[in-house]
Amino acid sequence: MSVLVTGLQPTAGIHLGNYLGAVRSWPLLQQRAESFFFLADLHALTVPQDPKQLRDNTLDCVAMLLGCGVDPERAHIFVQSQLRGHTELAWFLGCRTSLGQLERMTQFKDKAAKQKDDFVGAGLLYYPVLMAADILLYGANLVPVGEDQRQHLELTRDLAVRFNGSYPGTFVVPEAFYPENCARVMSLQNPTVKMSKSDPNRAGVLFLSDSDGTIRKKIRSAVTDSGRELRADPTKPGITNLLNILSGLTGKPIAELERHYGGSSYGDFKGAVAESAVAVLGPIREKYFELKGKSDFLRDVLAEGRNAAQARADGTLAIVRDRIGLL
Ligand code: AQP
Repeated sequence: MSVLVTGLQPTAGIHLGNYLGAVRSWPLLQQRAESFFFLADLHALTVPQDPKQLRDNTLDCVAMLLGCGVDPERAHIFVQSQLRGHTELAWFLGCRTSLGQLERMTQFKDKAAKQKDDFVGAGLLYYPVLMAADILLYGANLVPVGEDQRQHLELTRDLAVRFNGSYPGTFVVPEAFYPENCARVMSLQNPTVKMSKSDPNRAGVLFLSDSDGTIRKKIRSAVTDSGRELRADPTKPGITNLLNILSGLTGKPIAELERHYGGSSYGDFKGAVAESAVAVLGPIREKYFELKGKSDFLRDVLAEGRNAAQARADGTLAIVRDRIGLL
């Protein structure tokens, strides 16, 4: 059976971009491969976090993942920091990673440029090495990623090949895998940047926990352009984003949506997008609120996931430690 690893940072609640770009495909993937889904709290620490919020968000994200259809009976769901092997393997890999390669990572350059007070933590630079460890630790051959993670996955593959060059057969070299129909969702308030948990402008981010009223309000006030033409076009990022969202929510191709809504006003079109979002997200939110209060159950889910992940991680680390000559 294939082995699949993927994670999500519990920096805030899960949003529509995370859902349409990643999480939506997880229930299907868990049926096709042994799946390790983890809450990437160590990655979250690359930028400052409020401790209470981080802890609360971590459990909250588990409830939301279950609400989205991730099944703890089929997949291993765990918290990254609860397995020491991630940081240990990251150190071994980091010793074989060139500084230049890390400095060239576009996400590092983008995130570093956004840091306040000119303080750029070394963790931000080291992040892709930790990501490589997340994957190689479990012998994953499949890694579903968004377009933004392509460069990091290439690094993971490079490191696995390099390591295997010295110690043949140690790591499985993973393949990137871009799940079908995964949309890249942009901010509703600034459609030239991606929808992001850390966006201070909350009106641009549609959280899966948002009420029907908030969903309608956020979509109705989404930034568009002053024209009237309803088509996907680089000069119309707002409308393009809404078409992408509607396509993601309904599974209908953009061209079909353009034909269908060609004669509609922007207002009517936004109304249709809002109603689709309400229809898809409503049941997810309901399940999430049902599970959110059951923290003992959620902790049990994580404990089971951790045990399964631990067994796999320990096996890999024992091999690596032996091969590199640790006593
Ligand atoms: N806007 C998006 N559109 C499509 N996919 C997206 N993903 C994230 N944002 C979008 C995908 O969601 C998965 C989990 O992402 P993550 O939690 O690891 O963090 P991220 O990519 O850094 O996403 P955020 O929400 O924007 O977090 P912050 O603000 O903390 O940086 C990934 O597969 C990602 O591609």
